[in-house]
Amino acid sequence: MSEIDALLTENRRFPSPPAFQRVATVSDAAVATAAAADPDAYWVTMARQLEWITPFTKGLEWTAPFATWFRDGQLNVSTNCLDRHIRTARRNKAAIIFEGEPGDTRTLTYWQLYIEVCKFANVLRSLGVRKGDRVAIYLPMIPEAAVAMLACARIGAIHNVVFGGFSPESLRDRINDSQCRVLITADGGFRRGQVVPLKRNADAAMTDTPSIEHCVVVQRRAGAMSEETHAQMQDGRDAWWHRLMQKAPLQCEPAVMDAEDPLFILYTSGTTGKPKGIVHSTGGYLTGVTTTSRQVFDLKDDDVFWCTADVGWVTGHSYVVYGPLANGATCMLYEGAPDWPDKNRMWDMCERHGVTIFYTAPTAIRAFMKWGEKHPNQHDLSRLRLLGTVGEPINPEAWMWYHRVIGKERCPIVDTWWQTETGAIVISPLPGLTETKPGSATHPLPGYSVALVDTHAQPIPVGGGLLTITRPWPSMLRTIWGDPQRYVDTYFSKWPGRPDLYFAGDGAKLDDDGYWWILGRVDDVLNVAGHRIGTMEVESALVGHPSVAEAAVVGKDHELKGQAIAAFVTLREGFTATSALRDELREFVGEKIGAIAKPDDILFSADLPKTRSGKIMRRLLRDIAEGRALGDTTTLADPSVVAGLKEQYEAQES
Ligand code: 7RM
Repeated sequence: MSEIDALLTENRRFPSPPAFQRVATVSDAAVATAAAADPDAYWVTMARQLEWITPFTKGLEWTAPFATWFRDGQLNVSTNCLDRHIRTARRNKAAIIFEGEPGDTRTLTYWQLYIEVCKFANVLRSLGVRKGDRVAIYLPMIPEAAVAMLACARIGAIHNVVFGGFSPESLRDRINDSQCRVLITADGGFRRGQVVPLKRNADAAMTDTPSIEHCVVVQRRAGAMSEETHAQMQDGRDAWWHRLMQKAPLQCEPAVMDAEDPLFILYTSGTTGKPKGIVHSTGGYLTGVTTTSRQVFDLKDDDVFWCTADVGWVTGHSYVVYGPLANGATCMLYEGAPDWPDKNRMWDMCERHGVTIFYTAPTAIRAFMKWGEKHPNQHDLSRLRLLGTVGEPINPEAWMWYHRVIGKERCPIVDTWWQTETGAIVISPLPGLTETKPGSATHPLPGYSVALVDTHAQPIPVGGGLLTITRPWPSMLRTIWGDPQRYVDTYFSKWPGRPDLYFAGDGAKLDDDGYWWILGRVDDVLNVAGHRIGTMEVESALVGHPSVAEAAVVGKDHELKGQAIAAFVTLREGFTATSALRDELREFVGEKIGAIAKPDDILFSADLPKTRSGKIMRRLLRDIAEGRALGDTTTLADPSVVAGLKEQYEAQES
């Protein structure tokens, strides 16, 4: 056997439910056929559905690896998300339904959001912010985050949203790299009943951010902040959001932006070095997120769409703010933790707010599984009609659980593959059309040219390889802020002489039916005795065992086999870590995949080291498995987890 693959033996199929199909926006495969015949013309048609101030005459222009889309067109993103809707009956429709962790709620109609955005855009202008200036946003998941982003878009300022869970140092580096003039933050945010002291962090960052002239501070909840979290306001630099807003005019002329003007910068970690400032455009980005939101999430006027991502990540940019609002949809915004005050929180909110579309990450789904069915089962989830996942490969067991327990075997699941760099979803089922297989992201969406290639850039029709995108797409990153060479080196230099091939950094497989199975980052794909094994495949097998809640698998150097497998396993409630269970799991993996995939080491642990966006830090697990000193742990949600794991691992080995 040259390839071992638990996933490819997955033969459950789920056709689009007829009841869903009947109402779906896309239920005819003709759209994909037409797009494939002429992708440029397809994207031009999609872009024309936006509101342009100056219509474009150019589509794609391409000097690899740099591309432009709709270059001579002009538009404004905020008018597409707001002004377009307030001229219609949508004016009084909810744009944002917000719930804070303490339980406070606020609903903003499109009209109310429009007024807030215009006022705050005027505030920014009064602080001296001009077209092309950078503005840092460091806020909790509150409506002001969306208002601030849209206000930047209205005046042509480039926002740089920094996730509220990042440290002062990370905030400082991101502000300095993009030379932001203004920082927008809050006195605090709520997380697990505690106050996250955002302004205090911002103050620490601002001791070393010479470009910052002003700091605007949202008062998250009057009287709620304790003495020590209460914001210290510095005269001349800091001002309260609500005070500035009191005096702000209601009218704000939108800036006329070129399609290729940057809309935002968002920092993302690479394999090494400092985070990269991914630059997204105005016209192409909006075309990509508007089109994919409509097609993949099937947004309708009566939907309540809940994408659980924080606006600090690209998923929050594209599918909490820009994509849904450009489509006139209603979005949920939730500030806090999924298990606060208890593990019913998400399902309680789905029920109370009548959520119809729910989009979250596999890591969250596995946590829900671990917490047990009793929580969702206490709630009426009958309004849900579509489920989505993003961020990492979803193992078939988690997919099936999501399908059965949350979707009641009624809702299609869209497993959406994309990246910060792609701006919008690239590979995903169309829920009214595509037959799904648990664990597969299925097929590229219309208009995308995706290819699986080998290390020599030769296309692979069936089997495993590297995921590449072979033609520019509108929402692709345009560059890395301040470092165009790094853009070329990271994404378009994998194959010498092929600057046209975008290297995504992910391994994938194509099965006999042409379905895509994303295996994860290529550095997560193992080679054990000449056999390629995705860490995901072993993880998927492990979580198929009734005792396992979550598993992370890494390769460790091995004298004979090249690499051996080390597994870190979290058990479900009611199971105990014993050496008998360890043996059982090894055998279980052997049974599921083949003897070659049996982990050499299995370590039981209460927690796995994760980034704040929920991605397991396999690099750190490899450090542990290979007995090295731990690398950088600063991006972890809880750095103590990994130190504890290392001790435990070493104790077990001796
Ligand atoms: C949206 C987002 C990107 C990386 C990407 C993959 C992994 C994302 C899926 C997935 C398997 C998916 N942006 N990834 N979605 N892997 N199936 N549906 O997550 O820039 O933060 O991460 O995430 O490895 O390269 S991101």
